[in-house]
Amino acid sequence: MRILFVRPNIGRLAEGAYIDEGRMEPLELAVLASLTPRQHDCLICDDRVEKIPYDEPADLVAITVETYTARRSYEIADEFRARGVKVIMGGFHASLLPGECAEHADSVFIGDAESLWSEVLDDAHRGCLKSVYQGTVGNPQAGGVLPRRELYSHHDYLPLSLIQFGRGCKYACSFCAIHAFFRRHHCVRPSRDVLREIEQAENRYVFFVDDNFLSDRDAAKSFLRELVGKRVRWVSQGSIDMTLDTELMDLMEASGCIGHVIGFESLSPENLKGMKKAPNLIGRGWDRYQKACEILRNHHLQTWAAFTLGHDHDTAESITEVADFAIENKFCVAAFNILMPYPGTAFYERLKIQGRLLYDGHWWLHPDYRFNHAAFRPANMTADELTEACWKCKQRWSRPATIFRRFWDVKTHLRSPLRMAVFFDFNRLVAKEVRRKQGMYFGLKHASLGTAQTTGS
Ligand code: B12
Ligand code: SF4
Repeated sequence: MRILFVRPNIGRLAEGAYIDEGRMEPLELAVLASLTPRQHDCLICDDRVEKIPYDEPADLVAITVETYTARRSYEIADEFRARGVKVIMGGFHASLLPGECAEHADSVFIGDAESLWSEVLDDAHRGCLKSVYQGTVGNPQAGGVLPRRELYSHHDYLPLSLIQFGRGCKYACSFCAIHAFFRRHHCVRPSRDVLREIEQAENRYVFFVDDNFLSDRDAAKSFLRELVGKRVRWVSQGSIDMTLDTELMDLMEASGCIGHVIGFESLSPENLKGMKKAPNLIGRGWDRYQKACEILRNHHLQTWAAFTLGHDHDTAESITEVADFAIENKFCVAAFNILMPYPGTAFYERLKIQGRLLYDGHWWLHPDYRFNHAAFRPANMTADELTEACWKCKQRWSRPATIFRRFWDVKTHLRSPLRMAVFFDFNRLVAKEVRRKQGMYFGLKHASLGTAQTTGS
């Protein structure tokens, strides 16, 4: 069979195609291709940069669906199915809302592909694809599977290899799609497999795309001990309770860690309790993260702080304070994200019961919903006020004077030429992308844009 793996784009700008300049390798496509027995031909298509080859022969189209790309995924699937090509969908959104995806696909795959993908292909080959497959969750790339990176060699991605050390997270934050999908399950790959993959990727710069790299601290430590001396420079995502473990922090520094995306979420302990963000509350008394930030800086880590704004104790003023806090702490990058009700999360269900969801409760499909706009009624302001407050934080963050002020930190950004480059390259990139994406519609077909484009970007 000839199988086409597709990663859909989010949407389209009013003035034309949206091409994500900070795009990274589509790891899930290379992993899916590597799980595919070699008798099948694999092609990948990244809708962020290339046209969808609707009229080229394909026996099966496999689309990876996230909530933000659901609308676009359905457009792509409908086009293929109109041509008689079978479509299967998988990924986070497909796993959390299989019923919705089933309206646009011949088959929906729930969970991680590893355990069942070859069975799906056998069924497809015999012409008896089932409507639903229930895979398991966890054991990423079991058996030492190495992603087929040669498939994305013709694309221009950031010079960073995406690699999984583990998947899932032991925490249960109420707004988090990771918890909805993994249900506190967390598993890591054997260190030797990950080290082999680093060699295969032939790149000193690695992004471990774990949801919480430090969810299993013992496993992380044992891997990092083996990574020391390999001359790798790496970033990942982790919860702030990492700073409670001195040995772990020392190992991160020694093994080449440059920094992490860390979910600070909020400066209000009431908000943190409400969202069940346990890692931000355990270990030491509430000091507004001061000790944790000091430890991160002492290990020369460049922090990418992520905030979710619009919790029930937030006000327009408290959101401004979040931006003050991020600037004072000289973070490398900060994401002032509007809190989003992801389907399948406890937060989504609570808002639904309280009648606070906007866009008919399906913001990801609604033709009027626009990227980075509030999709629910916050407790202490209007949805528009929340959208505006977050947008102001983003604008302030990226002003030249603010960037310069943040840059001036000998312990982190000024510590080495690599860190200086990371600071400037990513601040430039993030500022540009945030501006371009703000208010973008989802999908390519949109009446208000006056176009009904049916091919890719
Ligand atoms: C790295 C990453 C990014 C990178 C980009 C990566 C890239 N390639 O461009 C950055 C940081 C830029 C990013 C951006 C965003 N991301 Co992101 N990202 C991730 C992360 C951490 C890893 C992705 C990855 O490579 N995983 C490894 C692959 C192998 O795993 P996988 O994709 O889950 O695929 C497996 C299964 O899902 C399944 N599967 C997947 N697709 C298919 C298809 C078929 C047919 C089948 C059978 C199976 C299958 O099998 C695969 C193998 O097991 C994930 C979380 C995660 N654990 O995956 C979040 C995640 C996907 N991101 C998320 C979000 C929300 C975003 C943003 C919207 C954030 C924002 N507000 O701007 C943006 C925009 C995303 C976009 N689509 O444009 C959410 C999506 C939630 C949801 N309900 O859809 C996730 C789950 C994180 C979270 N905490 O909730 N992201
Ligand atoms: S710690 Fe992070 S990844 Fe884990 S459940 Fe909370 S928000 Fe999700």
